[in-house]
Amino acid sequence: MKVLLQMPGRDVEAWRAAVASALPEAEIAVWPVAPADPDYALVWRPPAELFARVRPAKAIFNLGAGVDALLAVPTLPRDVPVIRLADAGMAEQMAEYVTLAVLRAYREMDAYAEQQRDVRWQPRPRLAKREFGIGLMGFGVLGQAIAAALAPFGFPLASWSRTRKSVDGVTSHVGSAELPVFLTTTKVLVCTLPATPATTGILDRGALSQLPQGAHVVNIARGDLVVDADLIALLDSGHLAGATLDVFATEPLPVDHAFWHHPRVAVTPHVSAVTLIRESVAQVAAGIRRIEKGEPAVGVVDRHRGY
Ligand code: OXD
Repeated sequence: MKVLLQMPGRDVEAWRAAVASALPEAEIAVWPVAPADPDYALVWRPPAELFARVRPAKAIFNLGAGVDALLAVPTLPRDVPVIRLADAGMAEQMAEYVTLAVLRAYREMDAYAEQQRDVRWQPRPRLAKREFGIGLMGFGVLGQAIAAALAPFGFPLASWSRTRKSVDGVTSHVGSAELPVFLTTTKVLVCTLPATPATTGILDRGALSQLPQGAHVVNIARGDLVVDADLIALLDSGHLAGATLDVFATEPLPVDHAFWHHPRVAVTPHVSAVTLIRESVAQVAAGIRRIEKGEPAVGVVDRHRGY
């Protein structure tokens, strides 16, 4: 079996070693070395040149959570299944990140930090939990792991997704008709939506202004989902209390971007979940074994839907 591995950055040798140990029978080529006809390609944000030179026979595995960059590659073969990672250790990391952001917001840690700077001892009244709804926009594997991590704290939990989801303790909202009720009852909006033409700019002034006064936005999905100027305007006007942003339309976030110095914005450099090599390769190897046994592949991306 021939496997082509393409992973930008310095970890490529660790990826190669992990693939070699999980699939000892595989003949592995590491891009830019490229066999013309590998059985499988394991890629992350591949250059267009890759699929111009290489046509994987059986499947293309995306070595990250979001498939938007891969689906945008103009040379991507249309008839080879693209398979995404499901969780692979990312859900736990995202749940940690979001739990931290939610609790920071609920326990008003930014306000206390400001009071500390002013040397001011001033206990604040406890916020009513029942009015502190957490809205999970996007409710796939990642959104559901976040809901499970938040459940013990007792916040009202709601989801918004394309299809109705039935998860205990989480009120499901679906489609544009139910977006307003979802937004108006959400005090912390957590976005894990995939980036597709349907979600680009979905968090614009119209949507964000439906969040209640003092709401927070946590974006760990893709920067393109948010209209930055609209978010900044609503933070500046005081309608929104804060934003925790891990992803940006341009990454690295340009040095002159207003988010860097905004007092109500917390910026992290796309680290809410890093792709874990061992977990990801184990999942890819299990996927390859299924295909080799003639079983249906799992996690195949719907090209039309975009995730
Ligand atoms: C992503 C990733 O898709 O880092 O953002 O895996």
